[in-house]
Amino acid sequence: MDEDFKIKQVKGLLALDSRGNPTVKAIVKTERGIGVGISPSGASKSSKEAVELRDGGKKWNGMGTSIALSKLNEVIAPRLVGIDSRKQAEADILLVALDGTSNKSSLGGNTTTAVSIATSKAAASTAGLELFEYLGGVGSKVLPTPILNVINGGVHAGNNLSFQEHILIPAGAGSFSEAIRMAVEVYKNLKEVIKEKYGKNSVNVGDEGGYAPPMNSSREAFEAISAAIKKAGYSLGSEFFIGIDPAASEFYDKEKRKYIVEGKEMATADLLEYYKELVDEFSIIYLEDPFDEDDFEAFKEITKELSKKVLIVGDDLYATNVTYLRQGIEARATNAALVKVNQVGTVTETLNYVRVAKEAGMRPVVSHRSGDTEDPFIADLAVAIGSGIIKTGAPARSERVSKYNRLLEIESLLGPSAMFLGKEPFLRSM
Ligand code: 2PG
Ligand code: MG
Repeated sequence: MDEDFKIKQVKGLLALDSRGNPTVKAIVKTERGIGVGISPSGASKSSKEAVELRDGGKKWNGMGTSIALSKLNEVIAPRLVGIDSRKQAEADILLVALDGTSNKSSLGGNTTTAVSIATSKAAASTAGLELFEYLGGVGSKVLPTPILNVINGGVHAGNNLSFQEHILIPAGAGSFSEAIRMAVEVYKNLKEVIKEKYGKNSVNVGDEGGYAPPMNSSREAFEAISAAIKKAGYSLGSEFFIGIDPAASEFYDKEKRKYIVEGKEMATADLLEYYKELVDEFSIIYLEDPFDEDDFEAFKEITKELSKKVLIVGDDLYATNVTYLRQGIEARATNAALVKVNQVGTVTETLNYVRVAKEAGMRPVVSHRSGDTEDPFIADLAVAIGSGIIKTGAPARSERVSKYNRLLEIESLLGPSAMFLGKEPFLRSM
């Protein structure tokens, strides 16, 4: 029986992400099971993230992953063969040791992420368990409330919006599938609203499947989303709420110590005021990375002021790394922590980060990357850890929809025992 779980083969293959960049796909086989993991890739990356190994040079515009793949096939594979695939921590510690750096720059975070995910899937498949059950156990029954980036800006779109993500939150739904239906209805109405005001050239989509219209301020984006919610027959503040991921490091001028927002220079205090106005005007309950990734003080300030009504989420601030998370816990910088496996590079380190966040009363929010793939791993991860919230883009483009489709499948597998918490995860820490 134990023999069945032993890793027999590990193989790395080239794959493309949703932006057409090469990435790393890993296949892990046991006697009776198989697991496939594919690394996603961010655009608005934190400086604290695990480093992606890229070839450089002319081919693939420097983005090639052939060095990463040869490390996978030649360095990692021979060492993983023979290990029990259920020993996720043992396998991941081996990856960390083989890499030997603090930021995975030797093997590449893209290499380790794919291998680590594939190992967990191989074990689940050998055990004949669904991945979410294998990772989380019998108590894994909470379907996350989806938060959908329906208007793209920042580095994810070719428009003038400074804020990266304008997020639709169907928190008033009674189930996951109802939340998706309601969100799709609003997404379709949003297309009409945008077309009417900005013309038909304005409904093309950005990296995460949200529209990327030629708007100049986030207020315009939230007004359009509010109109779409109304047009679909719902109301903002009861069935729907709004979230923002400004990804503020992207528009922070470190030298001037100013944020360049919508053509204006803003000091930290001005930006805080702007957020507070938006929160009141548009029923905002989710705010990720409102300030620069190194400014724990500013995060602390906004959390002190808004944490009763808004989830303040650290993404680039923490980079799924317990070292920075502990700094945030100490400073009371946020009441939630974003979770992206490839920011740290292994499943074990991710689960450890989730545990530390939960113990400190912070809500873990599972997230995709702007360059993503058909791998739905994060859907299972969200249910396994009971995150209560998942951020995985608009209900369009297959790399986004693959996660929603897997969650619909999990909802059906769980049947009447599936739980959906709606707005609750935004209100309470854990
Ligand atoms: C973010 C992410 C995902 P990226 O900032 O939260 O939406 O973007 O993957 O480009 O870092
Ligand atoms: Mg973010």
